[in-house]
Amino acid sequence: MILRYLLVLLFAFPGFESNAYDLIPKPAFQSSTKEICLLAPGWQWDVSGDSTEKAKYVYLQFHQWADTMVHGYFPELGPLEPHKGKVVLKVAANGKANPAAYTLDFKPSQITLSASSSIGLFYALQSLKQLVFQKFKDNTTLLCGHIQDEPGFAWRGMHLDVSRHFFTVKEVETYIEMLALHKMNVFHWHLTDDQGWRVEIKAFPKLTEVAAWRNETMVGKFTKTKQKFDGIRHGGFYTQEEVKHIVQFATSRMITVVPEIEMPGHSQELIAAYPYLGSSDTVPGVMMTWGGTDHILNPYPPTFQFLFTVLDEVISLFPSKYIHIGGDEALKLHWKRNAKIQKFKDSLKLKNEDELQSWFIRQVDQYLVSKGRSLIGWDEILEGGLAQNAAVMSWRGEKGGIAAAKMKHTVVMTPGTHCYFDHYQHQPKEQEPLAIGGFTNLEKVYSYNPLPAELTKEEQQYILGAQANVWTEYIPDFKQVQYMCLPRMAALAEVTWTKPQTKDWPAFQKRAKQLSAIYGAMSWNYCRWDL
Ligand code: TNX
Repeated sequence: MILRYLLVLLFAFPGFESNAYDLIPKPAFQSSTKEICLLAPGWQWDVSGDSTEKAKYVYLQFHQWADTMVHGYFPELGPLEPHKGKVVLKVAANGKANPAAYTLDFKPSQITLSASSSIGLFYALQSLKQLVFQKFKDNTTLLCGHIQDEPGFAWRGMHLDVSRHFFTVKEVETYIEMLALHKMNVFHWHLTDDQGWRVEIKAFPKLTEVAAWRNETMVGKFTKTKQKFDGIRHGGFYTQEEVKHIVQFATSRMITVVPEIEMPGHSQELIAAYPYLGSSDTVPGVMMTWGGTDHILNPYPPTFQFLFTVLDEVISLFPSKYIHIGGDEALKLHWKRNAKIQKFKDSLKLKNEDELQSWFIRQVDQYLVSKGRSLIGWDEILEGGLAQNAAVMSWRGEKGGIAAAKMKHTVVMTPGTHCYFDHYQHQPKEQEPLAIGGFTNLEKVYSYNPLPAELTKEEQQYILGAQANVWTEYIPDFKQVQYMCLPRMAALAEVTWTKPQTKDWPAFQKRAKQLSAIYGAMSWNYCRWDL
């Protein structure tokens, strides 16, 4: 009795996780025995059985990456040899409602991965990959036991801003690989902003001829005066073929790509290419500095025709239910100053510019709904009234998300305090690469709970999950994207997958150290301060 009490005390103590399987994110349940499971040369994959096709599909996808990732650590697919061990993949109904749920079972000469869908099976394989990688010497020695796992949240997201700085297809693929390793499942692709448009739209060639390029870029920290520029033309875009390739690349890793097309603010590059979309007499160029702009789309019918045509092409490229339409930081000075727009606003019986923005978003909401999709936007879309079907991404703290959930709208939490990976992660800041500001270290990310206490259980159901945002004003190359994301992505992965009551900061740090061996092997740059 006393012994049991002591054991309970020991394991309840932070940092004393007694887990045989060091995984990030931490699995929902695991148990182990003292027996050894020795994964050794000669072991075979076994994808025979009821659901061969699905299992084989996931296995084949996975095996290619396993090869490039941890070359030679996985057994080859081949005929089963008697008396050797095997890794069995099973896709079969398991009574679990969550298609992402999986189990992993370790016996002396058999490892069984099973799930009710290819999603769960994929996560089982990701777990096995982490374990094999960590334990691998000549053979892989694991304890026998059992893992039963499923994610806590449906939206485990990472955003990447490719407008402020452009990243190549290969780099975007690597980013998606980073998400996959952490079992993240949403890639929010911020494709357009004042400083550059990044997706080919066949109906409007000037988007890629003009809007995708800026003549030069501001150097150093943003200032309004004494600005310096680098004199280097910057830009680029993804062709539709490249977009399709990336969507497929993500889909086979169980990741949904949510595209973002900004409107009505953060659209100066659009107005530079198609001046009839603007709200003032001046025609701007593609923006070369950071910070806000007064340029904003006008609310007239040709603008909506333009946007709907763009959205038609976007919808055909991205199967995602949600289409992100931005909606943030729209400065409305040009709407206020423009007599024709004021008249237009009055004709719609709208009281002010906030209501005009809300009306603007509602037109787009209705259009997306008519196409069978759903609108998601930054929390500014609450101002002036939230469109009927809109989901909210809460970035200015949790306030917007809380308000939206109370109104029964779906929400993704991404508060600047915990989820902005463009912030500094270590002090002294002077020793870090120049960042936008803020301070969000690994522990702070890890401490985040996407479910605000002030929401009732019922209201909390509207919180789909959480996401980190990677704005790239001060992130000029992909090595730095990786540095800003790793290992903070590992903390967010655990925040969005693992139940808050089982999180354990000291133990997480140890597991993160193990995971960093994979970062190293993959040549992924990461911040070593916390590891
Ligand atoms: C605000 S977060 C923005 C971005 C900037 C970011 C810098 C949000 C919805 N809008 O346009 O890049 O701050 O942290």
